[in-house]
Amino acid sequence: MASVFEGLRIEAAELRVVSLPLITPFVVSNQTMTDKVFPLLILRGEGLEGYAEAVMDPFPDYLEETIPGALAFLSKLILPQIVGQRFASPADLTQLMAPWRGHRMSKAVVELAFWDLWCKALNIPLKSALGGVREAVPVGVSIGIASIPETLDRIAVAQDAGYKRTKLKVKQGHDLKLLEAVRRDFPDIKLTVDANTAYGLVDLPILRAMDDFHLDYIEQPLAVDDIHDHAIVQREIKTAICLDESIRTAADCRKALANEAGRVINIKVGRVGGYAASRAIHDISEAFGAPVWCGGMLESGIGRAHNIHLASLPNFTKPGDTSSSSRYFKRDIINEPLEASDGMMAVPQHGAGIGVSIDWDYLETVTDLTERFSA
Ligand code: OSB
Ligand code: MG
Repeated sequence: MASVFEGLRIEAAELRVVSLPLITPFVVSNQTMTDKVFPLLILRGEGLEGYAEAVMDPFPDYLEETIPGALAFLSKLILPQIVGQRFASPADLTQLMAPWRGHRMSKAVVELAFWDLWCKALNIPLKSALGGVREAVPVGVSIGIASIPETLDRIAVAQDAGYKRTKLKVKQGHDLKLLEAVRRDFPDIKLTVDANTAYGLVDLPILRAMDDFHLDYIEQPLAVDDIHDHAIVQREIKTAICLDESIRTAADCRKALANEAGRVINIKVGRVGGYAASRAIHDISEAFGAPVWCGGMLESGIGRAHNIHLASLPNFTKPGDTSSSSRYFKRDIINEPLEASDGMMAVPQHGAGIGVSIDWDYLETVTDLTERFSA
């Protein structure tokens, strides 16, 4: 094996589109997901494999990126450019992709698969390369929009399992009544809401009324690109605003916190384009005294493993969204179980890198499309 100091050559790549049925359809303010469909990237080099999954949806519902767009970007532009090349570190790959606008979720899948491969070549856990400090990370659940009785049942199940925070999806007409019912039955649980951009300044009375429910934070009440109006709302309410969709870069994070548009940051490695950006956002938030937590996109075990390693960094002090894989899927595409115990998710450590392995037989049965690239 060549010394990694000479860099690591990407000898081949495999890009799949995988479709995993969800046990329970996931409903948020502007979409319903019945299957988790995602691009899975496998990079090969030095007899090793690096894995990552991308978080864009088939259609541009959460943010602008789509799976068809990602396939074009990756298979026409990026993968032909990197297969056969040697990279001294993940930063070189980040730099190579930097001139292209947007496509952060696509860039992230390439950067992350290389981080995994790189750590395997170095024979270290991903957590160590990223600067993680925890053996296990606190996690909560994200509960999609459902009837009030159904929501109460789901909260009870999550409480019994020991999850450390409950996040409820809200939208106009599914907010204050829901919170009243939840607080009646669960007066003391750590509770948050996520609007996925559903509200506007006209909804200020609703957002103000949410102050009565001692929420830990209100996630992304307003539009994706609206740091300005989030700052107006944050001045008007006591509850902290947490930004998700609005933060795509370290500069977005600096501007949002400097303008007091929120006090908590959700980091999703896919949304921000990879670990370099995630770490920068983590550090900037820490400098502003703003805690961060690791968001989720209903990932399979591959994305879930990446999220857990990232969440082991020091400023991830609030519970993240990486709950047990078995809450989402009857069967996952990895061999190792990723199950929380008492609201804690252990950092996976089956071998180096992300610490989980692929169940190739099952993966084959849930793969819709495969493209291969070799030097
Ligand atoms: O806003 O965090 C979000 C799922 C899909 C799109 C957006 C979001 C979510 C979640 C799910 O909240 C979190 C998870 O359980 O992975
Ligand atoms: Mg969110």
